[in-house]
Amino acid sequence: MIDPTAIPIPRAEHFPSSGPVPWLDRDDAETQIDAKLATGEITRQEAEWCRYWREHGYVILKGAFPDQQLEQAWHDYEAAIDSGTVVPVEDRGQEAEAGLPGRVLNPHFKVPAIDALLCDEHILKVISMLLGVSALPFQTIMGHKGSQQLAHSDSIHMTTYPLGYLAATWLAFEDIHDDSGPLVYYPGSHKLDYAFSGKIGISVEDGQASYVAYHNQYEPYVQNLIETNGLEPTYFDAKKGDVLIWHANLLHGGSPRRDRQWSRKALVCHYFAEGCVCYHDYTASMSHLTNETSGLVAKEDFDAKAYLAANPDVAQAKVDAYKHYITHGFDEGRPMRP
Ligand SMILES: O=C(O)CCC(=O)C(=O)O
Repeated sequence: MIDPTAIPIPRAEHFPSSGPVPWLDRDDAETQIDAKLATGEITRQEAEWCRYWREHGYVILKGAFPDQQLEQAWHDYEAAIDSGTVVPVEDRGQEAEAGLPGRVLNPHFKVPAIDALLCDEHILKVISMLLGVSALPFQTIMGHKGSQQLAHSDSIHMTTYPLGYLAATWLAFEDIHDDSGPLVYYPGSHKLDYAFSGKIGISVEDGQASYVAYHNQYEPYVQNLIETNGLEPTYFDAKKGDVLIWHANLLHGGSPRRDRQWSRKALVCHYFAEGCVCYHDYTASMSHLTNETSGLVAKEDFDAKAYLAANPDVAQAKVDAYKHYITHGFDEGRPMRP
């Protein structure tokens, strides 16, 4: 492991190029999957997901959440918008169309039912298996309609050292209509080299100033990658409750909304693996999950008993104390001990 405080600027080119590479990205992954299956460490279904992930860079879990849980979470989310507890981003004057507001970043901080979706044990288990390390919830984005984001890899935004220890989920709150701008992704694109700001010629100053260089340099670079590698788009034909989990380097985005009347209710969750350095390559900044630079207490120094004693509501909720601390408690300035 490296000392993140010794990295002058958190951009990919300043980190040493070393592993360990996530186990499913290694050359011997097939052998390792077979071995884990043989010893019963993973089930047949899990082995299938591992193989699919390795080959295509994503897996789909059909009907991962029951309708009732989704309806409750959506209800609470809309109630939070109505009460002003969460505020959708301004949408260049389009928010009035069909009554569909813009997206909300990190609604799980304010809406417990969304937090429960982010911290769902089954999803965490599957992602932890795919990454080979325990997954930690990091960030959520929720929205009523298609994002129309051009194709990108999450790694330009949210990056890990060593590389590849990030995954994201896309959860449908309704059956997704073809014309609503479904999530689009490019199977196999996770095997391409990671395209970072430095490689594309985006300066630290430009990345920190605005997203102009992202749109003018990064997005065309990715379009060119798609064309030169002959990558074909696939559209997530999701039914309510389906979840797609994607690899840190899978190219994906929001396809064009062909009919703006259609909503596209969805939640995106991002996860990092425990123990890696987490940073944002484009904005050259450290993430909150990087203990040494953010002021967060490292897991080995964290006193769960004291934290729970100081925060009885957390104790009562019977959630993992450290996970609560890094995803909520730190930002909320919670006491570490009574
Ligand atoms: O939901 C979408 O349309 C795209 C989401 C996405 O690209 C992301 O959150 O990284």
